Amino acid sequence: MKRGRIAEMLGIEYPIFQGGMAWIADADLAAAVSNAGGLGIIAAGNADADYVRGQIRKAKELTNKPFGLNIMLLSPFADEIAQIVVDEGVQVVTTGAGNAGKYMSLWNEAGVKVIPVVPSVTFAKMAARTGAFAVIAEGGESGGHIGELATMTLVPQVCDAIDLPVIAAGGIADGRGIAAALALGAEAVQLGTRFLSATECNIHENYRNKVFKAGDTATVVTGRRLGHPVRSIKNQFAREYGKIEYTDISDEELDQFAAGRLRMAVVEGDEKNGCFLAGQSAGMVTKEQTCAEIIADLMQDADRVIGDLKKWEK
Ligand code: TUI
Repeated sequence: MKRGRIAEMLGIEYPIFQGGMAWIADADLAAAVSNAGGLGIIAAGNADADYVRGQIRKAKELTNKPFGLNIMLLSPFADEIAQIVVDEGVQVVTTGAGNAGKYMSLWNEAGVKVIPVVPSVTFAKMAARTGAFAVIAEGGESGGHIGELATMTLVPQVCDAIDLPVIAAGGIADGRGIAAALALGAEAVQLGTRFLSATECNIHENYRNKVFKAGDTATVVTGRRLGHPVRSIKNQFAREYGKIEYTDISDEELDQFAAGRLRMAVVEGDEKNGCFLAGQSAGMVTKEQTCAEIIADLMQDADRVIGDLKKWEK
């Protein structure tokens, strides 16, 4: 498979990004993905500025390859972290859960390549207008905070609407998904859930096992009432949240009910009370592999699928 212009422009070997998963995507995972030829991405999530600076510095020690930082725009520390990007010379920033507009001139002037995650054509156009380098079009099959559209419909509409490279995300976990994304017009892919299986991914073993055990309908979306729909693996917490979401509970109480649940899943492995974010592709993720094995597998599988598709011509 040709690595394409995105990989070339970013100085990576393969057009594979690792999703910026809050609480999960740390320097160890990002460096392992970058060392394997993909683009590793550290997630800032809701972490404070010192933690994020520390992870960036750690990643620089673990890899000489390019890596990125994902900024979750709802974070109370987003402003400080936006400046850290510049101070630490981070080459690539991806953003999620909001509009990155207010940081675009700061980052562009510093030569940072900004790649917002967009859930719709409207946000893709906004990103293009404000000077994004590319966009990640993320469909609702993905884990965590999601938009309304599915990858199958979002990616081609974003590709038609803007002139920037498009990276597809949401529901992609193997070579078939990569081939499909390329068919839809994307030039690269971002995978989150598949990297939960990585040896270098520092999550509690209960989290990894939940992903391995998940089937096609293992996930559910909650949080629509507060305007932040989130996909996670069905468990007691998701069921309870889903039940109280549409009672007369106040917004504050609902927020309070969900607070700290991702940490409970990632760090404590609390199967009942934690929030185990994962995409619909969890049903396709069945075994632990190193990041190098995952990326080699993905590329080999994509090559095979694309080769098979070429037989269509005959
Ligand atoms: O950001 C993600 N995935 C995430 S963030 C996260 S932490 C969190 N936890 C609870 C509630 C909210 C966040 C866990 N997973 N993916 C990228 C993504 N961005 N998906 C959708 C969007 C998005 C949504 C709305 C991007 C822009 C947007 O704009 C809305 C606005 O009004 O600005």
